[in-house]
Amino acid sequence: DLRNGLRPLGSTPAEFEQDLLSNLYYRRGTTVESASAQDAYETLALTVRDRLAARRARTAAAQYDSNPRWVYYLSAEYLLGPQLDQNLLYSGTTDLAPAALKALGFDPAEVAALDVEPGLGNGGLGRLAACLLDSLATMDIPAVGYGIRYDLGIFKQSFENGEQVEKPDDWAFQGDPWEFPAPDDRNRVGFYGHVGPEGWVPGEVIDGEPSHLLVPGYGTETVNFIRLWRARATEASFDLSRFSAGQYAEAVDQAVRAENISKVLYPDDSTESGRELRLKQQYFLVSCSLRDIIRRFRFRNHDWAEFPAKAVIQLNDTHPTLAIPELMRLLVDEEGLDWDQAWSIVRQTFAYTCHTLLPEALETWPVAMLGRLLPRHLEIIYRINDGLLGEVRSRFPGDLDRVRRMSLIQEEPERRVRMANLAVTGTFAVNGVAELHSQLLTATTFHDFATMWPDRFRNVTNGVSPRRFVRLANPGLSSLITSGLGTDAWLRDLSLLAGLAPLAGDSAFRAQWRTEKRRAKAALGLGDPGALLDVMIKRFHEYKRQQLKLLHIITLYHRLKSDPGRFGVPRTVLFGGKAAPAYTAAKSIIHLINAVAATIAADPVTSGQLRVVFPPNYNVTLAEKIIPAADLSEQISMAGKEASGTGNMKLALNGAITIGTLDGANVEIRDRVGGENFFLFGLDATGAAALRGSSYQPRSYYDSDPELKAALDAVLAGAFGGVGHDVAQSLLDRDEYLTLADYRSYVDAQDEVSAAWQDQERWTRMSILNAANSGFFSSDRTVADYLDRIWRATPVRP
Ligand code: 26V
Repeated sequence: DLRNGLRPLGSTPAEFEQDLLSNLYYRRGTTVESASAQDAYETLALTVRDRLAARRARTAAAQYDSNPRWVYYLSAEYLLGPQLDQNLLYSGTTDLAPAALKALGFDPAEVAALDVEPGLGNGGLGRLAACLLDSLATMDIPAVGYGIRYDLGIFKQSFENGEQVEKPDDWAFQGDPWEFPAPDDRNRVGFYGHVGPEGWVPGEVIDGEPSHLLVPGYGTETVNFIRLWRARATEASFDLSRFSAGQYAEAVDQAVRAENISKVLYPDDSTESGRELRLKQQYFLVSCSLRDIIRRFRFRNHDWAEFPAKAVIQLNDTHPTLAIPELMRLLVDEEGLDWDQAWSIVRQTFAYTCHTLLPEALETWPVAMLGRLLPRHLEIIYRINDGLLGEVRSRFPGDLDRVRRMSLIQEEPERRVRMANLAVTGTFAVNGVAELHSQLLTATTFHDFATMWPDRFRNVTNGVSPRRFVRLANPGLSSLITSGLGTDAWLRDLSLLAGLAPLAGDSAFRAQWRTEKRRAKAALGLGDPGALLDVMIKRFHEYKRQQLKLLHIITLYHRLKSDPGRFGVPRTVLFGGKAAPAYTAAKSIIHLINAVAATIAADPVTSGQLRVVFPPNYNVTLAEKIIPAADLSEQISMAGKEASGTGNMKLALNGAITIGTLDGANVEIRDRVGGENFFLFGLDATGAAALRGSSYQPRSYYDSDPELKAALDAVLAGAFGGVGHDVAQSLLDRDEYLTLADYRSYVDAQDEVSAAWQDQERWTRMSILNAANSGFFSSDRTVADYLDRIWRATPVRP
């Protein structure tokens, strides 16, 4: 640390260039003359990382001195996005770096293009984790994120004949220069075995090897970190005698099996062994992370009763819920605390965030599998369940049905452990991720628990990092905002965006705003920057209703063909997103979108009026290019299904206007930007639930709406290369997410969108007001809410 005489790193161009050069020679081991672009990239990363590491040292010293309450975030996913641009910005070297590269003869653009995004997450849940860590560091809160260092991240998506094809994402193939591996800091993890008089005797052990990624705060000295665990075979697992006997595969079999634990994000769970692998991943994360948290606690503290004052552990969905029985095991079996003392500590330490409303997304594990893999944990879960059910019986005598519903164990059709019930039982706070979501959780999913423990339930509405999703993604608009507000303080206090509202009435400012939007569209490479860019970017899932957008596109196409003169507003519709590899219905929707896009592109009548584009492999890198260019944000899930959404916030902050249902955080966005600046359509959550509860007849909508009928008939008749029959048929037969019920209202709202677009001054006013009134959706505000309602931690400034 600096108190020990660490040499400060310079901030002049000459000093940066000098550091770049010495890193190229001494750490990369090459010379300017022989360096490849990859050498230059790795060297640049090291040079930038060093500057963050110096701040990390100062942060660590301050945090150690103050022995604060730490926020520990446990998450199976982190969707961090590209690191280079962020770390340049956060280290104040955005201008220095390209200049120094050029001075040494490298091409900065070629070097920057080598930055690979670590795709260690699926979608919203993983990206939220990244935004929260960004905000925690920016707000100087002592925090550590724990996760898994998957060798293969979210698959790479490509299209073959319009169908999604998945390829492995070997993101760290070239090594990851942002990472600090710590192979000397391994933790041993047990699996299988039995529980004897001496306690749990695991039948198999593996090592967890950590590495760190630095998480810098913006506009402050603080640098926190993420600790990612990677599975390593223990030394003993290599079978030398088999190897010597020529049995090469068998010799490494145990080692390979051990290291498979951190091989892939979300292993295919269509087989029993795939499901067990996922459970192993969860326990691996939990076991390594808790040992680390306890080790850190012991640096400065001795009395277990102090633990909750020094650590709050947030469970990001149920994936890390085994931390509850694991901490019980450590406290009772290894530390010798009695059960009640241990349970009190556990209950004061953990908090749980729920991210869904879909019943099928609530995790359960077969009792048989859990008992085989983690026999002691199953015993502990049973004992927690005894306590829980005892409390239920004494509060609600004779209510057997309630006992059955609340039990940690589901009995039928197979005995399974309900992880969400365990998470609610073992925590002091449970939160949903938007107002509506939190209300629905206490009214439906967790109704029984909310009746028994009303104080446990809270809301913390999601947010997004304005640094990544405005400043880095949209530098042009960011400069305009800064000049409009006369300050860049909005980057750390997004409520200041409200100061843009008066500028919506200033025609010169509106013209500049439009210029930035068009510039972003041109940068995306979309032909006509005058066309309305209509964007639907998110994972593919039937509840999100990409199929509804598709029916609208087909309707526009039909209108265009029947009366090309009447059409009016040129549109480009852009889709981005991946479907889970085993999710057939979602993959069919992707196929149909590509088929419709091809048919429309090949039809001369549509030229310049209607385009559908679907760039493959939507990820954070691509999101940062699309979001600034978007005019219209599609947030069209069936009401009551989308927990929050965060893309909706990113798009509104960049001036896109939302067309959406009253679902998730859309409700709060509309409250803030105003109903006149939001295109609302469709059933609300109550109406949707009521219609689903009655005998919903999708065909009645088809029969009574000629445009809807024409759209579905076209698909059924094979008008789009014969693709999509299954999609149309499923809408007519079941339509689980009420697509047909909402179709007319949606198409009418889209007609209002087109009318609004024709008045560009009005549209720009709406766009500016969307950004101006979305300051609430900063993840800094989300973290402030977590601090106030759950974490109760305070800043430590280096
Ligand atoms: C999980 C599964 C598991 C198998 C069945 C299909 C299915 C569908 C959805 C999920 C949800 C996983 C959790 C998740 O990513 N939730 C997202 O969290 C975001 C951050 O809070 C939130 O904005 C999104 O609305 C929510 O979908």
